[in-house]
Amino acid sequence: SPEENAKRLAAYAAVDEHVKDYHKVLGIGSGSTVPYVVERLCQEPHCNANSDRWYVPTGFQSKELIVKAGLNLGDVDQFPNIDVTIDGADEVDDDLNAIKGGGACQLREKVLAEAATNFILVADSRKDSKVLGTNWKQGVPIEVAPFAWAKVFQNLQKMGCEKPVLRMGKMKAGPVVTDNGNFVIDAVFTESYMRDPSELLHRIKMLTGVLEVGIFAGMALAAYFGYPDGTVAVRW
Ligand code: DER
Repeated sequence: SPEENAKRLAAYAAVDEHVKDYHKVLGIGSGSTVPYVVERLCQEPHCNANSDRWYVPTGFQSKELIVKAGLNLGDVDQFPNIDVTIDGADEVDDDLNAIKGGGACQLREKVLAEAATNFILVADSRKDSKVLGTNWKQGVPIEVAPFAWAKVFQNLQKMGCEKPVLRMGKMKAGPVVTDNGNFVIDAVFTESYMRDPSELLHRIKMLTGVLEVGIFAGMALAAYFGYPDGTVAVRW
C-alpha cells in the first residue's frame, strides 16, 4: 500500500544516510515503520557489517524483529553507548520534538534514544506536523506505576489536562501493561501546552508515579518522512 511504501522509503533513506559500516551498536525502535529499518540492514551493502555488529531492542516487538532477522541481539547494560538509534514516531514538529508511545514502548525507547550518538526518526508523512497535537489526537502517552495511576490521573487534571485516559487493552481485559509492567495514561493537552513540549515534558515528569513521558524534546538529529507519491522529506 502507499502508506507502507512511504514507511519503507523513510526507513531506507535513514539507514542509507546514517548507518556506517564501522558502526558496531545500533538501537532498533518500536512500531510498524522500524521493520523496514531492519529489512534495509539485512540488504547489501549494510548486511556485510552485521557479523560483528550488535542490535539493541526497545522492547519485545523489536527484540523479535532482531531475533527473526538472525541479527546479534544486544542489551543496553552490555552496550550503554549506542552509535545510532532509529525509531518511529507518532508525530514530529518543526523543531524535531516528537510524541512517542503510541506503541507503549516509550520508556525503553527514550533510554536508547539518549544512549545513542545519533537518534533518527522514521515515519510516514501523516506524522509531519508544525505543532505537536495537530495530527496526533490521542494525547501524550505517559508510563505510570500501576500503584500510582489514579493519583497521576488526578494530578494531570489539576495540571490542565481535560480528559486523561487510562489506556485499556484491546485483546486483553483491563489496562495495557508495558514491557516494564506499568500502565499508560494518554493525556490530551490544548495547543497552548503543546507549543512548549519541553516545558510540558518536565511538568508531567515531576508528577509522583510517572516513569516516562512520550515527549522526546529536541532529541532527534533528523526525521525522515515518506510520502505516498514516493518522495522522502528529511528535517534536520
Ligand atoms: O510507540 C512508539 O513510539 C513507536 O515508535 C510508534 O508510535 C511508531 O508507530 P508507527 O511506526 O507504527 O507509526
